[in-house]
Amino acid sequence: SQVRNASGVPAGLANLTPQHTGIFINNEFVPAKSGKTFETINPANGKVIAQVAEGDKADVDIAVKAARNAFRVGSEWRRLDASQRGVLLNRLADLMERDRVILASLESLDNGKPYAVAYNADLALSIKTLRYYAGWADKNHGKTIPIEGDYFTYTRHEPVGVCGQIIPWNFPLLMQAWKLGPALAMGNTVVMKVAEQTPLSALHVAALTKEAGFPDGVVNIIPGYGHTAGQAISSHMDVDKVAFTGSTEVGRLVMKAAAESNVKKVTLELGGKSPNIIFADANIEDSVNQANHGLFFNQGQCCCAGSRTFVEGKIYDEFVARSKEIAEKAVIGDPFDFKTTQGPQVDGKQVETILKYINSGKKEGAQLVTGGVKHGDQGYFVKPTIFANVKDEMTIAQEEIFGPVMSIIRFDTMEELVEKANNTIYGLAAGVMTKDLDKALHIANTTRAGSIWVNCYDVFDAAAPFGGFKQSGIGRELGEYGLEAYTEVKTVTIKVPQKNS
Ligand code: TXE
Repeated sequence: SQVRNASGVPAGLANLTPQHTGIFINNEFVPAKSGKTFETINPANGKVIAQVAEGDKADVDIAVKAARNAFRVGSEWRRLDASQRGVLLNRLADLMERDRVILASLESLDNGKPYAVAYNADLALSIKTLRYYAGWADKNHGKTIPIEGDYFTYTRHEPVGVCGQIIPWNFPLLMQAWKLGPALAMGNTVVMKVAEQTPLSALHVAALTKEAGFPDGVVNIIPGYGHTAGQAISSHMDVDKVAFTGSTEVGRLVMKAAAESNVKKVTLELGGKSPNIIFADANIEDSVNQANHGLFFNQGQCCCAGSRTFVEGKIYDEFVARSKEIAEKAVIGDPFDFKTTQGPQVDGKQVETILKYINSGKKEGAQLVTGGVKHGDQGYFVKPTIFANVKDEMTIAQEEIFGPVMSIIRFDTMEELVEKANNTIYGLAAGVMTKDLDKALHIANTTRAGSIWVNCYDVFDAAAPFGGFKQSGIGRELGEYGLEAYTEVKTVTIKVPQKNS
């Protein structure tokens, strides 16, 4: 007789006490070497949810040793059949299904996103990602290569080794799955630092990796801060690779630390300022809904948010009016209430940043159409905000705001549009709404971005690669392409008595 919403989602656990708050090393939860802890806050009310162990360099060192030991020649993990790694990943996915309500509740408590969204979107996509990579475990084949001379040459696709992974707070479980899936499928070991704002769901998953049967030291999860624990990973001499998702500013630091330590391999998924282009021939209602979702989803905290909405002059005024109307319909409030469509921002620091950008928009002459202020007197809520008459060169059209702030820019010709759409340091994604195939393909071919969505937005699938052009990153996650970051290619050449064709 559990309460469920219309789509069958069971009620969330708003008063859940997190079971796991330690550092996960060698399949055990341990306190930080320093004994320090930090508070993790519920952004919906500003209250402390739990004290979490604060990992730092000393803990990273221990975790790296554990991961290195798990990776040693002849270890249980190295001797495991590739297909068996897939079995373990599928088991982990099964356990996440079993604990779906707990995980979605932790995600919502710690991050603030509506619980039903966490249940339906974050959990579904995370579980799917693990299952998808489980399938790849025994399918990342090498080649035999016909080189000149009496030789036989083949390539082995080997794991990279100990992989450092640093993840952000906007999709804690999903970012964890995107990184664990390919790393474990390919036989690597992992030292992951989770974001200080949202450590709880990842630590629950840590416990599930043990239950699934991953050997000691294969998965290590460290809650802690970036400049301490994160920096210790990216500058570690015995970490073979670092994968980072977060701001471009910190991505630069990670790359620098990697270069200055042991030239570890680096993949980065960074910020964005993605154009979402609406042509006058598109269905206006669909376009308004798509643009609203493309920007306001996850409280605007998406790296691929359609944060520059380009609208053709002929429909500009109507588009702005309709966008205002639906933005004002957002139901802001308790993330565990099934009626809520918008939760709080992740913390007070993000709210300050967002309000600073709103101010700059006003100062630089954009027209504030709706919102522009905080909502309520507890927690970190911001009203859905829309600026019209935004000019391409304004700060709000150039810098990542990472909040519920839509900037609507007018365009009149294709030539002007293509130039403006690419006038950004970023290149993560782009959307285009039109019935005209020529226009859609011209945008798809000329926009310098890693994902292009035509007549849709934010369509993610474990099988489709995602990543950035320009300062939005290096490398791709998801899909077959995502295996590359976790694979070393080894060429083996053998002298043979006599080669024959
Ligand atoms: O990001 P950070 P923050 C963008 C977004 C947001 C801004 C700031 O614009 O407003 O970044 O958010 C770890 N060495 N994105 O400050 O700091 C940190 O602990 C190693 C976009 O939260 O980049 C966390 O685990 N690691 C983004 C992770 O980096 C360090 C998602 C990301 O945090 C570190 C999040 C250091 N010196 C924010 N400093 C996206 N692409 O989706 C911090 N970290």
